[in-house]
Amino acid sequence: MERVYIGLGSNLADPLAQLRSALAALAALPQTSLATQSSFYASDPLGPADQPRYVNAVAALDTELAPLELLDALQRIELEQGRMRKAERWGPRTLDLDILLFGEHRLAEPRLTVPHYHMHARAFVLYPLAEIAPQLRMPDGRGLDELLAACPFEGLERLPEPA
Ligand code: PH2
Ligand code: MG
Ligand code: MG
Repeated sequence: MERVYIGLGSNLADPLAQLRSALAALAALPQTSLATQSSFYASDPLGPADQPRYVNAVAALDTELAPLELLDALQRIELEQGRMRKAERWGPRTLDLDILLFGEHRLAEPRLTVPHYHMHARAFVLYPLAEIAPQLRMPDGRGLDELLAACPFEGLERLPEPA
């Protein structure tokens, strides 16, 4: 059994509803339980500025699935929620589910890099993560507190609505 952290993001087609539906789908995965979820956060888009703001959250799962099995399951959920693969890097999407951390593992597979690249510098990942796992350490030993100290809350807005 591994503790896995998933980053959720959406900026199209009712992002709050997309995230709620994605959390229900995560909770329903085989050999997996949804342990906790963060609040929802509105965030300024990273990448092209001519796209709507995102809603982001982080969920903690406990899973017996192997990393690539989990990746397949996440991509299936993205597709079920209308995700289209587009050429534009960092462009708008109905749902993005990223494996941030998979236990203490480091993975460098063609389809999957863990820890998720750039997670250590993204406020919309680190602040929701800190809400549910403040004591967390990266596989390289860096503490989340250390990463947060170098990453301003700027552009983030914790939404009052219950997740
Ligand atoms: N995801 C992206 C590109 N830009 N910006 C925000 N604020 N939140 C995201 O989740 C996000 C983004 C591609 O995955
Ligand atoms: Mg992403
Ligand atoms: Mg992704």
